[in-house]
Amino acid sequence: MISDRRSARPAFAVLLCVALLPSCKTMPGSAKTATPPSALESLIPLPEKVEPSGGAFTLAADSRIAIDPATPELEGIGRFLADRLKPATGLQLPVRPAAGAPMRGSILLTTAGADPQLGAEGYVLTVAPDTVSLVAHRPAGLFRGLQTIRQLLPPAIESATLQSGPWTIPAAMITDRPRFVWRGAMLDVARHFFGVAGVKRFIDLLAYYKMNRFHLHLSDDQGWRIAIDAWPRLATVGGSTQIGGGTGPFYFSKADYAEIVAYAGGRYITVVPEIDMPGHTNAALASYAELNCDDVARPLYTGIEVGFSSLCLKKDITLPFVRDVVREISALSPGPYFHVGGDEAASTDAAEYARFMEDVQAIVTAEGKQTIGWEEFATTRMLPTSIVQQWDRGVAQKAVEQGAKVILSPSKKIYLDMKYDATSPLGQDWAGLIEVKDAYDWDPATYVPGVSEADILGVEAPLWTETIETMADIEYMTLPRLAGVGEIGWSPAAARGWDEYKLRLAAHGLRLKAMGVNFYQSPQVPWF
Ligand code: NGO
Repeated sequence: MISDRRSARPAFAVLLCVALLPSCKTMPGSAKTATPPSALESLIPLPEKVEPSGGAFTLAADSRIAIDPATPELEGIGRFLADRLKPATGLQLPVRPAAGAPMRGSILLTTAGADPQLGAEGYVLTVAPDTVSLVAHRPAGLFRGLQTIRQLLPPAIESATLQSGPWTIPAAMITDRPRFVWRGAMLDVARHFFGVAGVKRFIDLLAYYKMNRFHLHLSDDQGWRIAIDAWPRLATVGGSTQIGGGTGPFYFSKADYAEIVAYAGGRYITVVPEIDMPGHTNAALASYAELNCDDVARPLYTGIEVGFSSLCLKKDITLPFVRDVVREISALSPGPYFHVGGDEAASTDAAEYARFMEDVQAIVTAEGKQTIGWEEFATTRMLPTSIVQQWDRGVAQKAVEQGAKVILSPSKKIYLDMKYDATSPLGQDWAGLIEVKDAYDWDPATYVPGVSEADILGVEAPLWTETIETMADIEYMTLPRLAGVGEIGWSPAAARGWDEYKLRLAAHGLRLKAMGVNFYQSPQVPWF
């Protein structure tokens, strides 16, 4: 295991600095080293097992990507790799069926003969000086393994423009698979709207950290962000504004949404659509008077208060409305989930809320999907297949008592909309200040009393966008915290720790720079 070598690194770095003075960049009190840790020593998320073997594979003009014959899916994965490598290297690697033993200079992607123990997303990557071989039981595992290959190349590989090599991949054998099945992030496109291009860039960041769930918060008080044929005013009226106002339209057409789903699917990421109800529904209540108990449409809302809106649960029209929405979105969503919100229903009668959440589960089930709800959902009667998304309300264990599973999104740890420190120009602070260390240095299995590892599907970091207006804002709040969340979800708990992680993250910053990501350069991390 590489962990033994890593733990020795700080002492080694100090020695190196003494030897190299005055070129050494060591600052008093910091662990900054003269040279970044090697690519093998700075992978994020940390793999299960890394065995360096000496030497390196070098990409060259005659390199090729070899795949199992007659596998269009693997061809897509091979093309993804070729496309990622092209801008910086200038190489257009061909993707070809492999015939027999891998040829010298080839990167082989294969599921043939893979160990089923690798599961849905595990892989074995063997880099030798003359070939690279990536083996997985399922194509998703190959895709996850490609992210490791990217991170083993020099950081400049992420540049959008031609860079000089050499493009080496250190020789090693890496065996890897995820700890949790659910590793995700949420983007709130309701408070501020972000179009298809922005959403794709966010999905690319998730993919880079081997994440597999993208939760899209599609409706809230301030906006309804997806076209629904049976209720067109939801988008045209409810999607006409956002926090702070502005000129819409601020919503996805069905084609836009399908494009997002396909883009995520190509990265082995499942889109989890959320329509928040019965609270957080002012945009719907502004679009259709009949959804209100008094038949009066509410004004559009561009502020940031929560808890003031509710669908009228006494009305006969409400469940058919929900059914139409769930049906139309589910038809466009190949994933098995539908998120119904259910948070902060402060303006809904408690008994009506409980009844409604039962009715909604029946509707979602009829569309062939599993229901997910925010933590408050756990206070109602849940189907055993339903899922609760914890966010520090103190009731998640009620889901476990009902035999349901939990996704952890603790607001005090991984709400990406929280400020890093008191000087952060963006974000909120109601759940606290969340520095990079705070977001990383906790363990899902011990975080919520009464919710243990077996009850937990995984982790998901929400980015609420009350204060987030641009792609640069998204990047600043998301990174580097998302990298840590990716590692919490993927890497074995016993192998990871902040003191070692921050050195890997410091080196990783060079990759984010090469990508042009506007990340927060935390003073906790000895960046290069
Ligand atoms: C809460 C609330 C959201 C806010 C967010 C801001 C949940 C689940 N509901 O989290 O509406 O946008 O905080 O941090």
